[in-house]
Amino acid sequence: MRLSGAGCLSVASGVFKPRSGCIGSWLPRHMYFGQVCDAQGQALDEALAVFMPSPHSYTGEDVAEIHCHGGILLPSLIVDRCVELGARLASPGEFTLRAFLNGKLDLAQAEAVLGLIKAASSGAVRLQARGLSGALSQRVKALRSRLLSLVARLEAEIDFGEEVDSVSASDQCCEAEAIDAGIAKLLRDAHVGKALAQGVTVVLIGPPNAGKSTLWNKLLGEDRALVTPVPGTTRDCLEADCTVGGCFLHLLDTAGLRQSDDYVEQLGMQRTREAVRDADICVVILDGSREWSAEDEEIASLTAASGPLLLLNKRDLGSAVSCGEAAAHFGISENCVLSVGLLDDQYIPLINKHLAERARLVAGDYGEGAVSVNQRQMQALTRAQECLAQYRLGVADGMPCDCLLSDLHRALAFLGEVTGENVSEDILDQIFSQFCLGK
Ligand SMILES: Nc1nc2c(ncn2[C@@H]2O[C@H](COP(=O)(O)OP(=O)(O)OP(=O)(O)O)[C@@H](O)[C@H]2O)c(=O)[nH]1
Ligand SMILES: [Mg+2]
Repeated sequence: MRLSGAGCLSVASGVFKPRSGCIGSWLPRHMYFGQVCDAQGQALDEALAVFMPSPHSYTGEDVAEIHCHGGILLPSLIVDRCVELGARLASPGEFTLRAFLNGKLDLAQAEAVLGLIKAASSGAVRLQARGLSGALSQRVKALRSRLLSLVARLEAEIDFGEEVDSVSASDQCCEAEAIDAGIAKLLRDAHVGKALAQGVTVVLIGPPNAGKSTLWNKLLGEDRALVTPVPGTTRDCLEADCTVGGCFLHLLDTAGLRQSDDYVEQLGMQRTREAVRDADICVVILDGSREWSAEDEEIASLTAASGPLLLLNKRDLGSAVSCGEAAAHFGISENCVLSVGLLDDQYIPLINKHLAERARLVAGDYGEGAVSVNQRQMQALTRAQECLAQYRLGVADGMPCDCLLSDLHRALAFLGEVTGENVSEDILDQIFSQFCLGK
């Protein structure tokens, strides 16, 4: 139970009685053992308590914490007693909001706290922990300070004219370009971050009846998708997470692609095409015992750009197409084609190995640079890039310095939105309302 703000010690002293060692006032950051008591002085629990005076606490204010047993009724009795003694309930995210307002965390770090709480994979936890220790903040602040010094030089030129060395147009553009490249790199690392946190997106695609759902089930280790000999069994995209060779994957089974007049099947196939567009990795599954067909042609052209992993399935029924021929059709190297029989588990380790290798390439092998960038931050960074592009166009057109400066000031403001130097109360409300109580 955490109390923050002036007066927290008097509330804590009213509810918690240290057994010994605390005469007069509590020593800072000293853990006391004692009893939590009700208004009549009756013990409610045995607990530990600690006092952390400002500014060396999570919120930067005086903070007292009582470490009692958990449960439902007991903590609520203790909270009630604290409220009787003058405390009030914190609103969602209020401790972290106070920490932000008191300069203990910047906004990107505060959002990493939210990210940590919501993290659904161990990759996401590690990534958000990096964000909490300032991975995103430091990079954005470095770019912002570079931009600030460009602004300062241009402003000096306007204010003092010939007394200062002027910044040549090409120097200005070079600097803006370098800052833009820094933002672009951050956004690329954010993509890696997303792959680590939400899983590398792997889409299984192929004609009906090729064995996509069979593979999906095998990779998940359970019979979740319907598998039947009827072509067109899967009509929707099925999504699930799994770990393959230590890589966290977001795995999609899709509706098979073929010519069809069936309205529902067409809708399903539309989803398949959309899934391919958003995929990090495409795995094409064909029935290798069948001759090459027009359907296969469409799949080849749809996935060509992604350089798919190609599985020629049903090898127990014979091979109508060789790996070399199939590779040529897809424009990929022959070692990206595997001849498999998915009814037999012996091929699964080989498929896993190929999948994990590709997933590691996408996720940069848990690269040091990976950062978590949420949608709000992504938008601010993209807008900053747009302003820099505008600025460079202006320089090329020979626009006057003061007009150019407004683009740079806007870029600065957008970078400031990420770390919170430049953020409205509405945005703060919106961010912190997503936190749960007590954070
Ligand atoms: N002989 C043989 N049959 C297989 C193999 N792999 C899958 N099958 C069978 O092929 C049929 C179709 O498999 P599914 O996994 O449902 O195929 P799908 O690609 O999901 O098909 P749709 O959902 O219709 O697009 C099922 O009867 C499977 O048991 C294999 O390696 N050999
Ligand atoms: Mg299926």
